[in-house]
Amino acid sequence: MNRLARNNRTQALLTLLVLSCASGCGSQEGKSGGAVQYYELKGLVMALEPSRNRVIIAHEEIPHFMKAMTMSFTVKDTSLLQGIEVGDSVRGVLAVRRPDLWLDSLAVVRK
Ligand SMILES: [Cu+2]
Repeated sequence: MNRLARNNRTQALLTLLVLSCASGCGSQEGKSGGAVQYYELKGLVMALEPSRNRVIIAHEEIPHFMKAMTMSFTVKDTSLLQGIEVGDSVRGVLAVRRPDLWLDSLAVVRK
C-alpha cells in the first residue's frame, strides 16, 4: 500500500470516528474527543458478561490514568473473551477516546 492510500484510509477512519461521535455523544464530548490513547492493563478477571460485551477486572494501577480498582470494561469484540475465565490473570490494552473506553486486546497470563 502506498503512502497516499494509507493516508486516505486514515482520513476516512478519522472522519468515521468523528461522525459516529457527532451522532452518539453531546457536543461537549465531541470537543474533547481526540486521538485514541492506549494503556497497558494488568489485572484479575472477576466476572464475565459476554452477552453485554463486558468483563469485570480488578486492575492494577494504570500510570497517569487510573488507580487500581475493580471495574467493568467494554470489549468491542466478544471473541476477546474466548478462553478467559473468572480468576485468570490477564494482560491487555485499554483504548481510550473520551468519553469511550474499551479493551482493544486481552490475553491470559496465568490460569
Ligand atoms: Cu479503573
